[in-house]
Amino acid sequence: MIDRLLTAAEIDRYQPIVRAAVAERKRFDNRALAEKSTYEQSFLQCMNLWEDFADIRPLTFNAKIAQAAAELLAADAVRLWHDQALFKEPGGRVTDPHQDLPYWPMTEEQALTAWIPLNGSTVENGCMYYIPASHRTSDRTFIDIFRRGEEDPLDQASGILTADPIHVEVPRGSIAFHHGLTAHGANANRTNQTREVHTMIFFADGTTRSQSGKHHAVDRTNIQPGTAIASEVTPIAWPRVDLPQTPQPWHLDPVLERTGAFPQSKRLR
Ligand SMILES: O=C(O)CCC(=O)C(=O)O
Repeated sequence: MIDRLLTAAEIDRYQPIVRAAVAERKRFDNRALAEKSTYEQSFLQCMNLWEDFADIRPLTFNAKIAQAAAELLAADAVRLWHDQALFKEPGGRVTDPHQDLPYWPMTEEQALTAWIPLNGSTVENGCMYYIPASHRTSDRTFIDIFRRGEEDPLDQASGILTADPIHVEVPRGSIAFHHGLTAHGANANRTNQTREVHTMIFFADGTTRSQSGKHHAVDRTNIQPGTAIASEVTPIAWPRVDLPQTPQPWHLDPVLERTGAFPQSKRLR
């Protein structure tokens, strides 16, 4: 965790912008928490917000955060994989333990997430926990947290839970970074306030697409396996002096588009 990387004034500016973007993306979803899938009960997820909400770009491409990511990854330059809001509603269940890299078709392992709790995270509102030193593995274990079955999540994840978890409360303005191989999860939200989190996933420039898996960040721009993941939808985040332009529009199935998980076309906006 990097303490107070953002000032109170910066968080005060960004929090309502992210909150408004999530509200707009999710405006078609009036379901109560109990009516949602097990996965959706962990959090509301809105990805690639920087694309349809230009006022989020100064946060997603914040130079202090992207530079810190580059330094942690020992990379000269980093690209954005995608940003996302993860809002854990009051009563929201745990986030099941997993590693992130198995979700991303990247050959190399220089990738991490910057996790920004806009109102701070606590044990009660859904702070994250991490398995110490778990990133020092070359094993990628895919745990499908989207389609959680009857099986106990902790049984499924037992292979990656190699030590006792460390829960990390992150004060407002501070940012937690976790490597793509770090086993992690998050507590339930036992408060009556939504845990509002914005995250960015950064990876070292030069990282290549692996054979495995589909992902919008590489399929949209037809990045072939073995070639560098470099495109306008995964722009350089550090070093850069300006903010990226709006990339090509998404072509989504209207049902998927109405979930609010992905950018919405002008038709819906
Ligand atoms: O915010 C959460 O509850 C989980 C976040 C997470 O798993 C991630 O950012 O990789």
